[in-house]
Amino acid sequence: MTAKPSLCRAALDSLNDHVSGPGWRDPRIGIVHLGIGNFHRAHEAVYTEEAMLAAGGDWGICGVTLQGDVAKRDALMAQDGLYSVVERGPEGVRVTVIRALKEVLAMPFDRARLVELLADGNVRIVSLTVTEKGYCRDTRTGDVDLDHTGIAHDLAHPEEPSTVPGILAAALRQRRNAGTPPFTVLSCDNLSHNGAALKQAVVSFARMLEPELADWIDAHVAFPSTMVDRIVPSTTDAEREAALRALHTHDAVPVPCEPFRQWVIEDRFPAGRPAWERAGAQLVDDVMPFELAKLRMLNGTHSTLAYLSMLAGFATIDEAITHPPLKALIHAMMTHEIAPTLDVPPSFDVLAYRDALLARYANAALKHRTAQIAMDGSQKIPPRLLATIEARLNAGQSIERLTLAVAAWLVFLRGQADDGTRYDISDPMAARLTANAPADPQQLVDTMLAIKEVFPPELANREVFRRALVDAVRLLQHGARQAIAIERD
Ligand code: CS2
Repeated sequence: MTAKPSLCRAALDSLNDHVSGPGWRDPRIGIVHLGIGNFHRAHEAVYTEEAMLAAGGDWGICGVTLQGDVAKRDALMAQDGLYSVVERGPEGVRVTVIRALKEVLAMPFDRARLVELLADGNVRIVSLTVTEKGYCRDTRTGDVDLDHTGIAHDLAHPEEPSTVPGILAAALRQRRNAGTPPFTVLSCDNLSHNGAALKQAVVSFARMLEPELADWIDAHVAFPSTMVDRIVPSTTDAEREAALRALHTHDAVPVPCEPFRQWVIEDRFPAGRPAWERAGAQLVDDVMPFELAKLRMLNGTHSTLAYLSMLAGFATIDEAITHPPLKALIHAMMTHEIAPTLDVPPSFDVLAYRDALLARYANAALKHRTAQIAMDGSQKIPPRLLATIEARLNAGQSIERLTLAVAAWLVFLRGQADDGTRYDISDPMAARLTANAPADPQQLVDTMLAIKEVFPPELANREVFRRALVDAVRLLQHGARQAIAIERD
């Protein structure tokens, strides 16, 4: 067998069918992206590539790993930042090479270069996919969490920040001092009101450093909110093989994803932005209705599927959703418990949205692991499920299925599936959560509801919720499959 070359910019011409469109002009860096995971590479980077193809602009991306993932940086840089997106859908596989990523940095090793770029006026957007925990918020107040060790470090050493609020505050301070206009900060994480949430975290952090800086950020820096959507599992050898077959070239770091993608962006970019609308993004005045619909319908049911599946033994989302009782449960949960809490424009057909989600979940080519979605429950459960439960309780409505989902998370924290298989809990609060998982349903619920970072006291103190949760845990003790199959109103 002859050795195949690896992806590199010099050989792009030979990939003709797998790079989109003619007329590519190599851009300068205009976006720094914090959190260069698979999601960004299959989402914002793709929209940005297509926007530049359609309308030009210097919007090349510098991706940053905040976890110091040197192996990822080196793998991407060895390919000149190129990588392939492997779309897997019912119609087959489509492989496209993305060129928008120009540079990759690994913190803290490349700090000097990051500082240089964040000070550079050509960088007009700093975007983020750092997951819920990357915001270092005290979820009770929305301000930055002063007990977070990274935040304490960054307040003591503001010139060597490691956290998102610390990095952004330091960079904005530098810009203000130099008289360089600020960049726009674009959160692309699944948090409700993600722009406002990030702004509050950054401004409250800055206030601890220098009140004038906090006021300046508050007055001058735009933090538009966004709703991002694309199902993007982690990479396996199957994608490396698919890329090799299509490109006749090695790609060590391809990204799998579904064909569907959506991006709704609040249009507030004082320093400019790529023509993302040319790539299908929706630029709107208010993202909130879309954001809540996506968080509650998609992410809420994703987490439900994940925890029930971890107990019942379904390894992937398509396996879970093709189990008829589980599909029926998720369908009913969306129809009767989630959709009625949404306040969407008349043009948004929530039930069509539900059906489209069920079809996306059934994509058997994607192999989206339920264990991947089950990670970080302490961060995901509040916006995805608890907010919906609160809305329903306030309206005097039933919460049976939503509560089953939360109960499944509590039982999941015991680290053992119904068939006795053990698994690890990956969660920033894992130590606390797993130390607190007693066998008795009532005790389990009491200890968990006392964790104020997850359960707001106003909710935890509601007797209906507490009782429903105990009942659901009891039900799950007889096996998740049985609990799923119960007839509900
Ligand atoms: C998933 C999301 O891992 C998870 O928690 O629910 O990553 C989900 O796939 C995306 O938000 C879809 O847009």
